[in-house]
Amino acid sequence: MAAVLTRFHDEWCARNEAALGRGVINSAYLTSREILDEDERLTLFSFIASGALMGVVNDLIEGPAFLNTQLFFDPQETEQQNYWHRDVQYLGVPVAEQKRLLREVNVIHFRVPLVDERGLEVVPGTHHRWDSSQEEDVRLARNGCHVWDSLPDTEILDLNAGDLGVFSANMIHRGLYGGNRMAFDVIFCDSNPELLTHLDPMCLPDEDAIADLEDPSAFIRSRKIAAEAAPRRR
Ligand SMILES: O=C(O)CCC(=O)C(=O)O
Repeated sequence: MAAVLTRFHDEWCARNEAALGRGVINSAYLTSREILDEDERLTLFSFIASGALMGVVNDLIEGPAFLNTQLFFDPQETEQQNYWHRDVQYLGVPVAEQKRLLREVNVIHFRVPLVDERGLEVVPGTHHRWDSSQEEDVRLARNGCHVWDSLPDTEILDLNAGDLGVFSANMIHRGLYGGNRMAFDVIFCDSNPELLTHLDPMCLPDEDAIADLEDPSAFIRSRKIAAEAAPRRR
């Protein structure tokens, strides 16, 4: 799988020089046909639908659906600062709605680093509670704080190549740059049409590919929800 991810990354970087220059730290939609061919996609689908990975996913989410894949790497500019955030803050919904999502939905990253890394820092437990005033000031750069200021009671994920790191997108987290990280994230969520509006159906395996997968249940749920949503989107 590493060879497929590396080829994707090299090609993605060649096509996205401008974005890299603007400081992006991740690519996404790896399983679409944009860059990878069918065999390469199947390599990723087989990993995502493996019994080993899905066993962990099923332990954490009841009836999980596949949402997306991402690669996280270091910014080009070595001085670039990181930023504490919760993914829900970018949905453009009011804080009350963000708090509801925090209580009610799961969006979880399953991270497999290609190289040993300490590339992610989290504030444990924050997927179950809202920010302290200090956390909120830092996360939103208020009251003289920066989004990269240190926070108390954090934990850095210390991962070796091939490990599996798991974190909720709802928690307060930030990337840690400078260690030459290259991490493959597979993101699963509840089978909730509201969450799957962010799914690109082009990233899903077709029926033939699904037939060969060990545990395609998350892909099947996403395909069903995407198919039900398609008429409404037209
Ligand atoms: O690894 C990172 O840079 C942080 C991950 C992240 O920002 C995210 O999943 O939203």
